[in-house]
Amino acid sequence: MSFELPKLPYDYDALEPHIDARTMEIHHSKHHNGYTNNLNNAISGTDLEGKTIEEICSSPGLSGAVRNNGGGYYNHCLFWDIMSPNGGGNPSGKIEEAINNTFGSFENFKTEFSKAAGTRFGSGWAWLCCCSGELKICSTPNQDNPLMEGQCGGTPLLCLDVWEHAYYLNYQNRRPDYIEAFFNVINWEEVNRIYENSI
Ligand code: MN3
Repeated sequence: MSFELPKLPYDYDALEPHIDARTMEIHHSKHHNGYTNNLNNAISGTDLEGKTIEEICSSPGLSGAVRNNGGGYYNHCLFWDIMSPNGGGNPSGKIEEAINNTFGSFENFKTEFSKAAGTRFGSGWAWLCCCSGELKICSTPNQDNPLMEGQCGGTPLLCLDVWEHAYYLNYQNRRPDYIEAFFNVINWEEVNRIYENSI
């Protein structure tokens, strides 16, 4: 069984004006598709074939090709799921409570998360994850994610792609504007669902 590019849960133009249709189309049909194909090639005939993507990401001693493309596959699957045209606003449910308890307020969370996304040098991701029951913000280089050897090991709840391919067509070098816009499309219902499953 090989990995398949998931269908987006909304149309390419659904997240406009925050994320433009052309960026979404290239990002999904070219970049994510490329990671998917390269991952399948990289695990073909190895012990990793048949494992879940979470099992692959958390396996020790991954080759560069599996680490980069396995991360690329997993990270984008989560990224599409935690965005929605009906997203934005404030979190609710257990995740709201946990954010307030951990960061003091949603505004403080936004500031901390934006800092992690804004200060990641070069290409990478910002994350909210659940580490042993505690919420934690972190960032990773390239296509690394928190499940991987050398990273925090928490369960990813929310992620933001800060590779230039995620925003350059619309925002050029203005990464902070893209980060600000991301908060308008976060699917907090889905983030809360993932959080409740992780505790
Ligand atoms: Mn990307």
